[in-house]
Amino acid sequence: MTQADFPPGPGPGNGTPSDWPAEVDIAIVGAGFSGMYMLYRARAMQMRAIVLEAGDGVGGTWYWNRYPGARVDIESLEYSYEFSEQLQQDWQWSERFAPQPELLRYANHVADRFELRRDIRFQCQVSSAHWQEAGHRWLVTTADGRRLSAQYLVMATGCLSSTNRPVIEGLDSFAGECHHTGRWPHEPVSFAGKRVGVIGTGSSAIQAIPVIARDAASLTVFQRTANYTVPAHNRPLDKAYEARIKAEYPAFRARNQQMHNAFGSGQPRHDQSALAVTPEAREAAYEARWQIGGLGFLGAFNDLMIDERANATAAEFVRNKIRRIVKDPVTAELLCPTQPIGCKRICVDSGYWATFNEPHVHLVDIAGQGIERVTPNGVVVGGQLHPLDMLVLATGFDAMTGTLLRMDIRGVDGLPLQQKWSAGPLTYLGLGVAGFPNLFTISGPGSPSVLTNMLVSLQQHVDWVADCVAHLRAQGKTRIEADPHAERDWVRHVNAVADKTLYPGCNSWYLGANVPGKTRVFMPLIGYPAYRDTCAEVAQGGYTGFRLGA
Ligand code: NA7
Repeated sequence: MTQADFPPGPGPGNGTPSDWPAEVDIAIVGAGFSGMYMLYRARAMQMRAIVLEAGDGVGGTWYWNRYPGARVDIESLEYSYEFSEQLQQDWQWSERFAPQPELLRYANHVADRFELRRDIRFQCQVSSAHWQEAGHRWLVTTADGRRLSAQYLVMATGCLSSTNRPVIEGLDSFAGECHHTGRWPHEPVSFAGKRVGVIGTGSSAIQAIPVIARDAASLTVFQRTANYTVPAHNRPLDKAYEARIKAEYPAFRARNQQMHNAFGSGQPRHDQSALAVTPEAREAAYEARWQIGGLGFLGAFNDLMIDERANATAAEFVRNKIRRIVKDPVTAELLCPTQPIGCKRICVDSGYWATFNEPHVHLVDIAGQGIERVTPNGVVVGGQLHPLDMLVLATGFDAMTGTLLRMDIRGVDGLPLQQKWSAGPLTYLGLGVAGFPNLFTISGPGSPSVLTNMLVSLQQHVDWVADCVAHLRAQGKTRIEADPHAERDWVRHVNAVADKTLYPGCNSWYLGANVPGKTRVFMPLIGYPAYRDTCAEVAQGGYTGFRLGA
């Protein structure tokens, strides 16, 4: 598809604040990469569409996550839209892994280039959406009391958009600056001369810690679970490589579509068991991938996520790296993770382990005990106060379901989504929910989403939704709802696939285990290409597993 394929659609209005449509064909919640592309597709279908965005800019994840060191862990040439050949030819990435400011510039460029802003309402937080059987429409209400009626409601709300603020006694009493990585201030934050504490050692912390350490007077890292990270070996984007990819971009995209996680065709998974080779060959395979850097490390062998013994070899390889890099043996051992590698999403870093060799960087192990409390002056662990001027909460997100469940979404007969999902999310294909007609979830639980290159899987979702709506219109239908049996079978399928792997074996956010009280269910589906084919078959079969009505 090219830009020329999609002439500007009618849109609901001219984008002035007073321009609030009472009725649209499609309401899209979120102006991240999913919401922007959904708007683009809806317009091309001549639908009256509107995007409701809580922030005051586009970019979603990259709008909110402005913490120091934030960058994508998928290569830039892959983590980008493929719907417009002209766009992907024109845009120039500067680095192998794009930093957050560049990703945000890219999002803004797309919004400008396709004139999306006129149909986006910023600072517009959706508080509720209630299904109205009469008329087959959603009544959407915003936090500031505006209402609109939409035939279709697309939740493009992102998988990691509701922050997980830790419940720690006294946290609000802290006298210094306190920032969550997922809600980082838009103004510059200075660490110079400050005693900074970071709570958490997930991907956000692992990216931020080396950068904060450069300026801070001291840095204290509070670690509950040690984590695996592989080097990014980030660098300026190789111009010759960029030219090669751009010379055959569609073919490159097509190859990535065939990959298990929808990325990395340049470094495919090696189709051999880690246990089928000699220890020397295994070590060499890990070392080769370590030197390349990035998430491709886990593709060194084909059984790292399904066989504990195979996984243990990769885990030990990384632990040995830590032991070699971190000079103090006690700190090194504390930094060595014990869970299977990849069970929590592995991180991609730039100098994380070596940062702990700096004399002003301290690691505080809080495993098993947690943080006792926060006082105005610092953080108390095991009775000892660690004095701090600034606190960084790198404590992650209420992933995949958090944002949807914080809204008051009610389906047929007023059933709240919170009630429907009280024992974990139930969806069909991660796209539809029985009892919630005409509602689509982009990258919803039950779809590969966070286990893929999100830019690939969200475009696949948006395309599927757009085609589905086009089909309904062509058939004169006004209502589509997932069949409860299809939904039940799908959830069983998602779990059955996960149970054959090592993924459910640790306290990851994939399982909701990071949020106190959240039901523990493995939420994403493992395996992108098979999923994409299933979605295509469902569509070709006239939307099997969905009930269509007029
Ligand atoms: P993550 O990966 O969920 O990491 C959050 C970190 O915060 C992790 O180390 C947690 O420890 C820790 N945490 C969470 N709550 C607490 C409390 N109450 N006390 C102490 N420590 C806590 O979030 P990120 O933002 O780093 O990354 C999310 C994704 O974004 C990442 O996977 C990439 O896909 C991009 P735990 O491991 O739960 O013991």
